[in-house]
Amino acid sequence: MAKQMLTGRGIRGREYALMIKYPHVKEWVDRMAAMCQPDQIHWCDGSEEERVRLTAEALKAGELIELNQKKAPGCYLHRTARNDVARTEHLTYICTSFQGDAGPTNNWMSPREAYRKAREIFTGAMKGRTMYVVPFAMGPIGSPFSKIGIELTDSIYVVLNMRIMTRMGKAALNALGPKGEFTKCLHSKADLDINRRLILHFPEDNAIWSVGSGYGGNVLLGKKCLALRIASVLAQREKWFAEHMLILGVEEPDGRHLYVAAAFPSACGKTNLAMLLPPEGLKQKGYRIWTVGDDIAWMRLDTDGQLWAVNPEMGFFGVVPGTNMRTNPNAMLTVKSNTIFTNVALRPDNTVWWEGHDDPAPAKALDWQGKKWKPGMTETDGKAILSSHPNSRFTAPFTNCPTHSFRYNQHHGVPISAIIFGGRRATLAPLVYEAMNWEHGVFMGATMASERTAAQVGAIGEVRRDPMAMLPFCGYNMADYFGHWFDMGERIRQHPKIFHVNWFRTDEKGRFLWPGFGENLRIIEWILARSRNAVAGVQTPIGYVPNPKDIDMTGLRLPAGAMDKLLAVNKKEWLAELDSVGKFFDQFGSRLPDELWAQHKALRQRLLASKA
Ligand code: OXD
Ligand code: MN
Repeated sequence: MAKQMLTGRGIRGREYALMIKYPHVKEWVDRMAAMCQPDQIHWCDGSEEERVRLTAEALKAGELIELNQKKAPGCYLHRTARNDVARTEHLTYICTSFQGDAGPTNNWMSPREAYRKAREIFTGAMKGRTMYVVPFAMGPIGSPFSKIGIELTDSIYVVLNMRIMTRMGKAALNALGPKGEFTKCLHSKADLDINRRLILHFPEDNAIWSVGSGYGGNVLLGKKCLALRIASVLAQREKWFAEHMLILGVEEPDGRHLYVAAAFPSACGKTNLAMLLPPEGLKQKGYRIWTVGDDIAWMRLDTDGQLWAVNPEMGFFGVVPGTNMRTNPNAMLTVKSNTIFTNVALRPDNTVWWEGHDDPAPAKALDWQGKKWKPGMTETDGKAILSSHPNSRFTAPFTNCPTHSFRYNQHHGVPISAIIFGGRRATLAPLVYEAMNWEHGVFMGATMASERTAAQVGAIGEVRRDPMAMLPFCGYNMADYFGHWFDMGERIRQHPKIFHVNWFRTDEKGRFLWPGFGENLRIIEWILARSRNAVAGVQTPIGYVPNPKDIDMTGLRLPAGAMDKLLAVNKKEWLAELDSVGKFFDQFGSRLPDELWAQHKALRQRLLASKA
């Protein structure tokens, strides 16, 4: 088979030379091709000529629909299968020799069983198709952060998305060199059958196998699979952090640039925060925001004893519905050109539309499945039929964003002044509070919880614990992951302060108390002031909350009493929360770091000793 692949009709001279130069890659590609049996193999170089050619092929095959090139230059629409619209966590596995190494929060399969099951599905899955060899780098090429992966896929959609989301092509292969270590990523759409879908991670082999899906989070293997699940294992081994965090640069009125990293569960507004537009009051003071990343942060200790971070990605894979000029003007500007939309509605003029768009609903359109749609349509049970899937996405180049930081390619990244954890909680968590020290901050991250959103399959609204927003993305036992956070705390000499925010607290009538979006900068301003000890905090049993006078409210009026409600700490609710946290911790048994139980006990004592 290997010989056939070398002389097969898809192999050109230039590609042959590449394979000779990277024998270890060639050997692996041959083996995978022998199993998947593609008609041809194409080694991607990442060139513009290649993009044009592949786009034309995808249009011909119906994988992409060309949008109005006058109004949306370089933009295309893709529709996934109806049953393939979000990450399928129940089909996502960490495959380690010992189940304990995957831990109680991950699905586990032994590598032997996983390879056997997947091999059955992969065998012959690429017959009649092309296998694309996609070399890519996560992180600036040549930087100490950078990791190389190679994805084999039979989906042009994947290739074109990887081209946006990563540093893809020749440069990545060059960086790999003849013997370099790389993550072996194999993907096939196969028959898109949910019963034959598996997203498998093999940390011991530095490999990822994904089959039976075409949805981004399952198939753009550089993103969740490599940059979080596999990278988290590498990070523990090599003493750094691979986190589900945005990176935001704040240019203060005095010209100082400070950077924060923030973890929020999926679809809780990370992209909005990363692209934040300062509200008028703060803009006048001279604040500017720089976007470094909206989803993933890799952080390392530098020689100054501080944490420095890079965004390993090169693009945005953002949630579309609700995005408009009010909620996220920078995202709207970002998706004006060279963007691939997935599962949104198509208007008669070949432009896209979605729920929450600035334009009014079109009189008619094609919905995300390509069916005729008009406003007001309902299911038989009376539920509105949406034009766009709630988890519809845009894939757009990072540099499209008007606020993208010029430091995105900086080899050592940006220094992190504060770490922010956040959840979507209607009650309990104040708008913002600060941990008393690193250990307390780790406890705060480890006990994060949020209401489920459309980015995961499952019941929307249900509260689930999502430590550091890494529950679906930690590639090893989360107890050991918490231990890694404590271990790193001992290594860091200049600790960033740790905060928790909750933009989603509601009043008795279920109305949001805080306007969110750009106004969140007011809270970040307080966070940065606290980071350099410029303002005092108010001590509560759960940490420090702001003195309301220290939050700059220029240009923003909240209803009377709203700020008190936003910052309130309810003893009874918190004691109940601790019971729930205790149950969550119990599942880790003796592997859970003692420090977390110590923090749990100390918080209970502080609560019991407090008044109301
Ligand atoms: C994402 C997610 O797509 O977290 O970023 O689901
Ligand atoms: Mn994410």
